Amino acid sequence: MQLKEITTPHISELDVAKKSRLLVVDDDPNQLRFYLHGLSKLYYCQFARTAHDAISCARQFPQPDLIILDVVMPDLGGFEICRLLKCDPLTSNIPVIFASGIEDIDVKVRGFDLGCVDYITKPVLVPEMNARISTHLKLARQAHLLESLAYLDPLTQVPNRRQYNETIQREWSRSIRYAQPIAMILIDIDFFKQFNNFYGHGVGDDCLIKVAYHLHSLSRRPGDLFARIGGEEFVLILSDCDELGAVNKAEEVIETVSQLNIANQGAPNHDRVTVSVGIAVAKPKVSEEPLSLFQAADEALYNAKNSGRDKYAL
Ligand code: GH3
Ligand code: MG
Ligand code: MG
Ligand code: MG
Repeated sequence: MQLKEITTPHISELDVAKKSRLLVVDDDPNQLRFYLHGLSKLYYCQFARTAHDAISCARQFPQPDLIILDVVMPDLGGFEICRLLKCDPLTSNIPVIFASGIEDIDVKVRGFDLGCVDYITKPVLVPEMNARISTHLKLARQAHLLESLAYLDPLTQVPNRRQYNETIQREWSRSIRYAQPIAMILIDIDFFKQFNNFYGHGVGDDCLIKVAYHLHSLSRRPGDLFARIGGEEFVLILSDCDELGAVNKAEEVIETVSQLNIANQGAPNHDRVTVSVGIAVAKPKVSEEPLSLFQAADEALYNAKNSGRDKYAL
């Protein structure tokens, strides 16, 4: 893999932390050398000379914040690379700037149709290139911020109800298409009102953050989602998951919270924070809405509460 990372020794730690990562893709070594001199003082630069290297660098963590992409390449052209990057959820949000000697307007428009944010014609002028990169990095940061504001719960920083609503609709449809089961696990902290009364609302908030952080790590597969959907209520969506898988996950949820060992002296029968869990599993049908799965999980949660809390029910 033609991957080279340049760090310039004279910049301070703070500057380094602020530097963004660029992936520069071009088959011409002279062009890459030009980019190296023009860009590496301001950015961490990685270089790729083939489509294969470009795509694997874009997917690798830490991922680039922006990609500069040549159009004419010997194996796969820049347009095809861009198309592949935009199809992949892991790389689809990385802004792509095409840099090419081709000035044909139809070619430029085609680049924008494929999802690039900008198109620069070679020979590239360094100040213009830097100005454009800086603008697109700012826009990307703003888009990222807006997305977190819209989809993350501000207290716990885990996905919020809006993200839950979108994910359940999408996963429900996907489960119908592939005739797969889907599981929902509703989680509610036991005696949380008493916790707040005993320790105060601030400690209550800290408890929610800790519980959310640890439960979030239990959603490991791509179609899974953990979200905070109410005050002390959370949900786990498990795609392509049967009853046995859901029960195992519910046990893991209960054990995870119990292991945190957060004292709850406010609770009548419990000396530490626990959760009750409701499980529902369905093979979705076109005639049904995801709300039916939620209602089944909610009913199960009610039963878990009534049968003593700190347990799951189906
Ligand atoms: P149960 O075991 O039946 O679930 O009882 P509970 O006390 O947990 O449930 P209840 O619904 O009666 O009370 C929920 C409590 O959660 C009340 C509310 O003050 C608290 N709560 C909701 N959102 C927040 C929050 O953001 N921060 C804090 N600290 N508390 C919250
Ligand atoms: Mg080329
Ligand atoms: Mg509740
Ligand atoms: Mg509760």
